[in-house]
Amino acid sequence: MTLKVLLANAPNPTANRNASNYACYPHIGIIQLATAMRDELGDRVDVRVVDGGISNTEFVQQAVRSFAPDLVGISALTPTYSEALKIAETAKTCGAKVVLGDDHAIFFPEMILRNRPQVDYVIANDGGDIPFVELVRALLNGTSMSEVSSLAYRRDGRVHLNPAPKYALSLRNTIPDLSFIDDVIDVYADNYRTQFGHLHGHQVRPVTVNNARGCENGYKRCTYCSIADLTVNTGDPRGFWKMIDQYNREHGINLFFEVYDSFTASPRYVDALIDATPPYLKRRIDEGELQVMVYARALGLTKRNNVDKLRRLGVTRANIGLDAADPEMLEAQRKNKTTGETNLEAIRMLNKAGISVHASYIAGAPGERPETLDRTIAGIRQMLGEVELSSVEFSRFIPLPNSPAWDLLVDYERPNFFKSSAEVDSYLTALGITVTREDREEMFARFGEQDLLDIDELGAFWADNFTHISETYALERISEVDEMVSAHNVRTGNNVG
Ligand code: B12
Ligand code: SF4
Repeated sequence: MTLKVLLANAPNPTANRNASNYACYPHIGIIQLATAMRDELGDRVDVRVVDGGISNTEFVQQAVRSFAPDLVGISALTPTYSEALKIAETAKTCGAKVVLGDDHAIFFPEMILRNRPQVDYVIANDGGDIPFVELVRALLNGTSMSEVSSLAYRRDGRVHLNPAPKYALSLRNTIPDLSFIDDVIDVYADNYRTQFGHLHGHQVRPVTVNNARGCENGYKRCTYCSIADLTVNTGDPRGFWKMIDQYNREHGINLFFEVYDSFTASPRYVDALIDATPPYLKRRIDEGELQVMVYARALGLTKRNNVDKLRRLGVTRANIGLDAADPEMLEAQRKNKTTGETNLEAIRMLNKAGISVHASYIAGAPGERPETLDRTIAGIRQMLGEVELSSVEFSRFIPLPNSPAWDLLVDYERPNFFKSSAEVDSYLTALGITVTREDREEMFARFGEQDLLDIDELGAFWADNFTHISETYALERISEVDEMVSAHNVRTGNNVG
């Protein structure tokens, strides 16, 4: 028996598609799952990969109808979950089983199964390859779901959730096979070039790669950070270079966006990557033929000669969450000793090393006031005058699940990122925010115990209750900054989270 499997990335609902970087890189997670499955199960599976990010929900639904798969796996983030459900509905109508994965599914596995009959399984692990292959094997062999790692499933009218071990990338990190998306690699490249082509001296072909996860701020995490797991988990440095070499030779990829949550999280890994660089790739890096792009924390960049190390690794673009230029807001965002000066210093160092910077800022952090926003905007103006930025993304604050903001909004009684409700109280009091018991009950009724969250409603409710500005005011100031940024010939964009 051959199992037909379609893996899809759910797109943003149309209104949210203005994030910069959107649709510029393939969703590497689902390609990794497709590769792991084909490597383990060979011709027992027939696999297709469809990215709603470069199409839309209807396109994915049509792909499901025409392929008629036995199993549809959908990647769902909080903002894309509504679309994931529509795709799941279509898959169910076509007689397929449906499994969800990725962050939103990881946060609410049991609730999703209780509320959504169109979903059969959820894999709640951000290391998805092993559990997914186990699920497909169980479906092929007709064996019990109780043995499938990290799986939420229904049995005898009840929802069960199997244990979710942490998988070390050093032991296994499948290199996603880009042949699964050969037909659309150019679409990402075209989108990327339209937005950022001018930053590179030659025609770039970008892709995301991921050989390490985690962040040095993980023990405290930024107020808005919704990433499932931030403990540092690094892969084999030789695997990183093998992937670069393979992608370049087989697919002409020459820009590698390593989506490690913070590239400066593990000094040992950075050194090991430098040591493991094969000389023939080092030469091509030095000649600018192979380029790398990373996320990094400003504070981390100012230490340990890290900027120079990035340059040696071929990094030509860095994405930094600067968040604010106001000290009170940086504190409220839990940026952990990062100051406006640290941010400026990091960018100066990157500029000197010839690394271009994508900077992101957020309007509407807890306790935001017109004056704090003024200071942040003045800081952005100063940056634009003093340093080179390739793009500036100024976004409104959206509280997402599994973030400290979610503790403030929903998980007040049992916070995950604050020590206790008392700590939440003193954090909010210091920001001049008062939340009554009735407010808390209303918030819980609206957003607690809900798997489908309306991003716009979350944004408006957040601004009204956790800041001293209205959402409309935040949006006005954002468009003011967008104009200022564009006037400097720098790209803009707005994101969520
Ligand atoms: C790179 C990145 C982007 C890039 C590239 C996106 C892309 N299409 O590839 C850009 C900048 C474009 C982007 C856009 C968005 N992103 Co983004 N992104 C990331 C980042 C940094 C890394 C993701 C990644 O590629 N990881 C590497 C791969 C290998 O891992 P993975 O995706 O986690 O996949 C593994 C598992 O999750 C699992 N898995 C994944 N999918 C599936 C599906 C099934 C069926 C199964 C079983 C398992 C499974 O198995 C995979 C292999 O182990 C994460 C942060 C993070 N650490 O997760 C944020 C993150 C995922 N993004 C986030 C958000 C909100 C978005 C946007 C919605 C923002 C916006 N409004 O536009 C969009 C949506 C884009 C889309 N749907 O395609 C949030 C999600 C939070 C949440 N609560 O859901 C995160 C966590 C960041 C944050 N704010 O905290 N993103
Ligand atoms: S938002 Fe970035 S810097 Fe902050 S905790 Fe998350 S990964 Fe780390």
